[in-house]
This record gives sequence, structure tokens and C-alpha cells, in this order.
Amino acid sequence: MSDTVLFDYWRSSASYRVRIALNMLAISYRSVPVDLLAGEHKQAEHLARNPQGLVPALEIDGQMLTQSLAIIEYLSETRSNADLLPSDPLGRQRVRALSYAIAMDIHPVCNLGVVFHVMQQSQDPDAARSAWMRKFIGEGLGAFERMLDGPETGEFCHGDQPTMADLCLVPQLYNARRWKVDLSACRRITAIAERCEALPAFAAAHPDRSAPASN
Ligand SMILES: N[C@@H](CCC(=O)N[C@@H](CS)C(=O)NCC(=O)O)C(=O)O
Repeated sequence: MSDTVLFDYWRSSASYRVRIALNMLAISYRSVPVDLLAGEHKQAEHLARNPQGLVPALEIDGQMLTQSLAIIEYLSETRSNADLLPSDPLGRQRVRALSYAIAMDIHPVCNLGVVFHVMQQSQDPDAARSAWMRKFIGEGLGAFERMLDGPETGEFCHGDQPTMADLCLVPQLYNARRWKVDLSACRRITAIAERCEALPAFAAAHPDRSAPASN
């Protein structure tokens, strides 16, 4: 069997999602850092892995895969021990809706390239970045909290075991804390995240576990 290699960046939330999935499915892998701050993701070596110039990229089963949610769904479909998506269509729809609310609505507007652009337009780049992050993460997680207001929510976002939605939520919450987003109205989110963070697969994927020594 070929080596599984994750090309990632320690603080990338899309990479963090995939690290959790690999850990949950007990897939051993090697991590190759792609330094976003040094622009390595836009260099030819990484563009050959992912023409979008984004992380993560996962080399597995002799293929190079991109897009974190598509990777998670692939792993779910090909690994017999995987149950990251529910077996019923309505359950899958809900887990995807929760996942997309983060990965397609909150995450893209808070991406490095977007935020650097916002900073360039401002006289006070750091303040502009903090205000931007707090607005979009705060509003997005507020909506996510309301999406969890239903009987399908259990110990985790959907039922009583972690699904792809939890794999999206925990990295997004890491970012929310980093930017000091007010989470006082997000009780369900914080309780679910606490349960997730206690699980070894989530703990081992935390950015602090792969942070470079200088951080
Ligand atoms: N939809 C993609 C998003 C990937 C993505 O945006 N990755 C970020 C890090 S979390 C990145 O590479 N950003 C580099 C940039 O914005 O220049 C996925 O889920 O894999």
C-alpha cells in the first residue's frame, strides 16, 4: 500500500478537518507542511498537487485528492470503519448542510488571501482583520447555533457520534477563539466542541500539536 501523505499547514482549518478524519479512521499518514505565510502554496511544487494553490492535499490510494469535504466523503465511502456521514438521505442532507454552512459560507470569506486583501485596503490592517473575523465568524456561528436547534442534535452536531459536521465545527471554533469572537450565545456549539475536543482523534489533530517551534 502506498504512503499516505497530507500536505497541510498547522493553522489551516481545512487541513485540521482532514487530520481529524484520518485520526478517526485510524489511517496513519505523514504530514508535509506547506508554509502559507511563506507563500509555498502558490509555488509550482504545490500547484502540481493542487492547482487551486490551497491546502490540504491528500495523497492516498495512489491519488492526489483536494477539497477537504470531498476528501472526507471519499474516506467515508472507501473505509469500512467510517461513519462520518449518516446512512439515511435526510441525515446526510443535514450533516452536509451544517458542514457547508461552515466550509462554504464562513470559511471562504475568512481565508488568508481574502483577509490579506482586506488588510491592504485599511489604514489599520490589524484592527480591520480582527473586525472582519469577528463579524463573519460571529454571524456565521450564530446561524450555525440556530441550525442546531432541533431534535436531530444530540451529544454531537447530528446524533450521538461525531460526523463531518463536527469535523468542520471544531476547527472553525479554534479560529473563533483565536480572533476572540463573542461566543456567549453559542451554548450548543461550545458544549459539542468540548465533547469533541475530549476525543483523542480531535485532540491529536489540534494545531498546537503540529505548530512550528517558533510559534
Ligand atoms: N474549500 C477548500 C478550502 C481550502 C483552503 O482555503 N485552504 C486555506 C487554508 S484553511 C488556504 O490554503 N489558504 C491559502 C490562501 O488563502 O491563500 C477545502 O475545503 O479544502
